[in-house]
Amino acid sequence: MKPPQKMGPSEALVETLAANGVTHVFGIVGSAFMDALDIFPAAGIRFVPVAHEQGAIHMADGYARASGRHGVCIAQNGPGVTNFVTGVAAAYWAHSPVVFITPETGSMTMGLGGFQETEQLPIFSKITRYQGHVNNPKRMAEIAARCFDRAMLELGPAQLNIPRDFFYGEIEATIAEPLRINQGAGDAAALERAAALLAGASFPVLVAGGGVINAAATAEAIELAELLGAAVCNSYLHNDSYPASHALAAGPLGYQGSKAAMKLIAQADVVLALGTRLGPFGTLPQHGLDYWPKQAQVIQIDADPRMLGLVKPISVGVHGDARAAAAALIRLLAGRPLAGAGSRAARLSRIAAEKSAWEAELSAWTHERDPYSLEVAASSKHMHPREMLRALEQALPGDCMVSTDIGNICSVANSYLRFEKPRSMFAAMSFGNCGYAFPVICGAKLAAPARPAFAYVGDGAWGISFNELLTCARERIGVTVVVFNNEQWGAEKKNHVDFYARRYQGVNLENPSWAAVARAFGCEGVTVERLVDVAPALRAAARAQSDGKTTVLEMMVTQELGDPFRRDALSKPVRYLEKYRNFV
Ligand SMILES: Cc1ncc(C[n+]2csc(CCOP(=O)(O)OP(=O)(O)O)c2C)c(N)n1
Ligand SMILES: [Mg+2]
Repeated sequence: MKPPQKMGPSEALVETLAANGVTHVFGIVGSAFMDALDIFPAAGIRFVPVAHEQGAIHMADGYARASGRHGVCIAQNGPGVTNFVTGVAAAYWAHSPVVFITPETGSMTMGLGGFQETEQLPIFSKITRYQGHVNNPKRMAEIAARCFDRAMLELGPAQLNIPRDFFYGEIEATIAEPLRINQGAGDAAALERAAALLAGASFPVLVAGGGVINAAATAEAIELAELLGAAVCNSYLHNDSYPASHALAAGPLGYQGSKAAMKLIAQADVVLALGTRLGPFGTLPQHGLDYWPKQAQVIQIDADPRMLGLVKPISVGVHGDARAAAAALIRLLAGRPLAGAGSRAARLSRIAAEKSAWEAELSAWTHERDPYSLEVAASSKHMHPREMLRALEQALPGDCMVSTDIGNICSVANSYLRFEKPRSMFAAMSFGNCGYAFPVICGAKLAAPARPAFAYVGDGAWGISFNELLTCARERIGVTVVVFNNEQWGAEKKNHVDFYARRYQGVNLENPSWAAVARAFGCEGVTVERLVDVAPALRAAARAQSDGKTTVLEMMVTQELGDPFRRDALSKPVRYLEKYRNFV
């Protein structure tokens, strides 16, 4: 270890950022951290000023998800910091290693009710993996380093809370080397039991989750699937966990996922859940298929032991790294007789048949067919959302990154998003906040500037997030936003249609021209009315990205609505008071 050196706490902080390879910090300028900000450029750090701190934390999240490195953001104590809350919760559920730096009101006035004061640790206590509080300026380097280590080790947000007077002074500090600890494959006996189950399987199926992406385990997942002749399903919203063009790839499970994946996993006698917590929403019945194979033996491998057996009963739990565990299973299975070997060819042709059936169904599924959708589409000249999504899918360039928001059309897009490599799809994960996709893709683009970057956003969610167009224009960040203009908060309207006899409350939107708004911000804006214009518009927007130009493609679509997310969540209203008698 290097001997301690004299420096200021701001220098200790900034040197720790540099030691962790930080090159971008997102935020809004504030007096609280100016002393550190001042020396960012000399440390090779670009401060990316945003429009709203929620944008900063989402950008840090997108940056981390695209790169696998830390995403970092900073805000003024009090209101700047509280603006982080939603984004921290989203990053928590996306398993993003973000470090968010929260200068706090000064230590000598804390508790007196001064300016911009709030207790900043309790607010984040349930949505962080680690909270570091600098309780003495002499500990700045140590605690900052721990935040970076924990965010990476536990894959989630770490808070670095710093009383604002602690940026100043003279300290002796050593800048720590980042601590990187490999997790390993997990318990040998559990892996052996898993291998035995897989060897005895007649219809094994893999579920590739976010852990495959985070552990860079794609090659091992492919090898294992090929060894077993097993279909591979992506876990919900991780369509980039396994290459879509691979013969064994069956597509995503979950809401608006692939019927092929669902029909195949329904047949499984052994399921290998690799790097997935099998979250409750990821395996909900879909398309009328209650596909989860309740009789199957389930092997679950996860880096977080608390996820093992939490949602689905399992036969074997392995607390390990997805890549190391998959490699261990490959070794354990090599040369072992496999009960499923004889039926391998039949399985492969079954997989191929289910996939082509689903492809044909998707191609023919040009619009929704429920009475509400047929009615609204009949009186509209706009594009059917599904046709538009299909056209987008076909036009998306290879190697692209796509973020998706929360909404009906974004959810239907799940059927039309396929990727060849990991770190390509950044959906709003379990926290499910509208307004996630756009700032996230901005952060991803800064992490991977050469990759074409697209955000899919509903028009309602766009109203929450379009302020970051300012950031794109000012900072020359070139991304493409596809805004689905159906003039409604569609996903929620679907509940009014299905459960509340179409009594609409706050779901209809009156939009400005979103293309004109984009132009007013100094970005490009294009209104797309016809299906034939979708692909050319997308390609032109993708080209503009290399000039640092952001384009908003405003897709004019009908108001038809796909299946709701949660049939389980609502029930028909029951009223007891006379006054509300008709509200059923
Ligand atoms: C921050 C936030 N507020 C409210 C919701 C509830 N919500 C879920 S989906 C949805 C509607 C989304 O509408 P839009 O973005 O227009 O997409 P569409 O459903 O029309 O495709 C709303 C309001 C949410 N998920 N997040
Ligand atoms: Mg909408």
